[in-house]
Amino acid sequence: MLKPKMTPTRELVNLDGLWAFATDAMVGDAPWTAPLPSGLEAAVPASYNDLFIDPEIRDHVGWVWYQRTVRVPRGWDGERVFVRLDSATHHGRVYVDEALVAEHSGGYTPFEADITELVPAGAEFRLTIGVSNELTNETIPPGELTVDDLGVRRQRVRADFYNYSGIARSVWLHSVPVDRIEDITVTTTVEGSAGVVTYQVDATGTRDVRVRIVDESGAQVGEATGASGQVPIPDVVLWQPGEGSLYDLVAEIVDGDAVIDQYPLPFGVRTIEVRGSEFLINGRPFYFTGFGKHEDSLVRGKGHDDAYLVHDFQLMGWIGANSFRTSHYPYAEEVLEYADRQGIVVINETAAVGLHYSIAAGITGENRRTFAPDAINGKTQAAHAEAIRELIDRDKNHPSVVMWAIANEPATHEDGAREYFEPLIRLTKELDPTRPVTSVNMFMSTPETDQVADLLDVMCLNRYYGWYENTANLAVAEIRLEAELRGWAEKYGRPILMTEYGADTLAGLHSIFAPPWSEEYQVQLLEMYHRVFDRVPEFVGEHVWNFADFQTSAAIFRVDGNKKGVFTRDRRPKSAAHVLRQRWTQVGNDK
Ligand code: BDP
Repeated sequence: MLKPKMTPTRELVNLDGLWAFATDAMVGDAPWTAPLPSGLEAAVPASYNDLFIDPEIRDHVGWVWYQRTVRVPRGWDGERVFVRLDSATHHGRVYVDEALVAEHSGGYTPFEADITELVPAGAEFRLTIGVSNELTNETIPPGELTVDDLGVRRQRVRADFYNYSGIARSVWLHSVPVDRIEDITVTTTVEGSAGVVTYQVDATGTRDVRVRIVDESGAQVGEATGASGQVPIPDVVLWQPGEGSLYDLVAEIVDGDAVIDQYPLPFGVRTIEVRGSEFLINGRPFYFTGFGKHEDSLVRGKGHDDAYLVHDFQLMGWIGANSFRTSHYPYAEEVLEYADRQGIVVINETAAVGLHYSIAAGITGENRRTFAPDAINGKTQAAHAEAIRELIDRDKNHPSVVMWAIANEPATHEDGAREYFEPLIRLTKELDPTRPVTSVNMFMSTPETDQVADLLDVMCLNRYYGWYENTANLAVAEIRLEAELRGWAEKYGRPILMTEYGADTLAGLHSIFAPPWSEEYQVQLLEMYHRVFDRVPEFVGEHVWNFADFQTSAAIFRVDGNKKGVFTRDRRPKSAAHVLRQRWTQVGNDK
């Protein structure tokens, strides 16, 4: 699905701002499509949870309703008109006046509704959007609904981040021509000094399609006719880590000289390859430095915010991070577009986090089978497949995206894991044969017990030696960590990436004895990991958990959230930031 864009043939109206807001309890028996009764207004985009000072709204389980009036511009007569949500977490319903026009599950990918037949150009309508945050064993991510002793419904999440809900990304009204470009796929290879662009334009209607390739100065460097084909770019400027060189593929539907639809798609020319234990970008070994991140900030929750986007990338540049993982869900498209332009490398993850029924946030709990009819089952797998399809459909053209992570810390050591994952890994590779595929592994899945690792291109490991295990004993942790990494290297000979390592750290807590939670302990733990990484030749990168402190559900081991950030939640550096900066600005890509 193409991101809505203003082009010579397309227009859009941004619907962000203050919307009337109510929870289903406030609406009661009244139809939610009638004007909402609560008098509350919610900011869009933002998670609604922290906007109000009402715990019942913050921890509400179920549907909430957003509403505003919208006018279709009078000049849009004869066009197709769409309402598009960049996301609704986790289920969305869109109503035009009383009519349900779209329904979608999966809280981090876009969906839209064609409302042309319902509202004429120039007319006004009431747009109501319902959003539910309920998660079950058959959703991605999975969760559980319970009722407490007082009869209050509770949502249990299996992931270690707060279940921020609502409309956290932009909402659009946009127009497209009747005959239109519906999708574009671009893949690239390099032959000598030339780039070769393979494209496919999916268009409605039977008119001719043509494409032009335009460089950053606006000069045309290639062209072709037809809905699919190849275009060489002589003396191509490659997209590289640190250098986000882009081109535009301007796709057009034409009728003689008339342009019926036009859509410019930015793309970069680069190659990705896993060869032996190396991860190659443009044929050169790449060493990942950076973080697992979250979309998380005060008040906004998971609301996308361009100011945080720019500031976070500035901090990543300062510290020498060349990459990050979109842990644990697809991020706003603006983030990937910015990564493309900034030359930041991205591991792009689905929202399949918590497919592990005996663990929560690194701590073992119940002893339940994960792959079972009442837990992660065939319906979960179908939702997971859809999450993979929607992620690849949205993000396949971003040069910054170098690998798909189809899950975080699933129970890949348990019976049933292979049956569950093998079709999903195959699906991912069919949908995108150009990028490596991984699933991020957790500590119970060792080289001896893991059942899917041989199907993956890169071993991505989350390890907490020295934190959840061997707490306060970094000397033993160092031996265990090294033994395990060598076990992975020997058994699989594939590239190994540490996708999570870190320690909760209370900013400002200092101690000469460096106990856990002190800034000294975080520094010493990271330094210990780095010594080990440098001794293992198959190692291709290090992503510290986490870029910044972030909010979680309440738990006795969480102090106002997870404190493993190298930066605080308001983006101030802890001591570890300076240590990482020293290592990463020296090591960088040359390691
Ligand atoms: C890992 C999870 C991550 C958690 C982290 C932690 O992948 O989401 O936040 O542990 O416990 O298990 O800090």
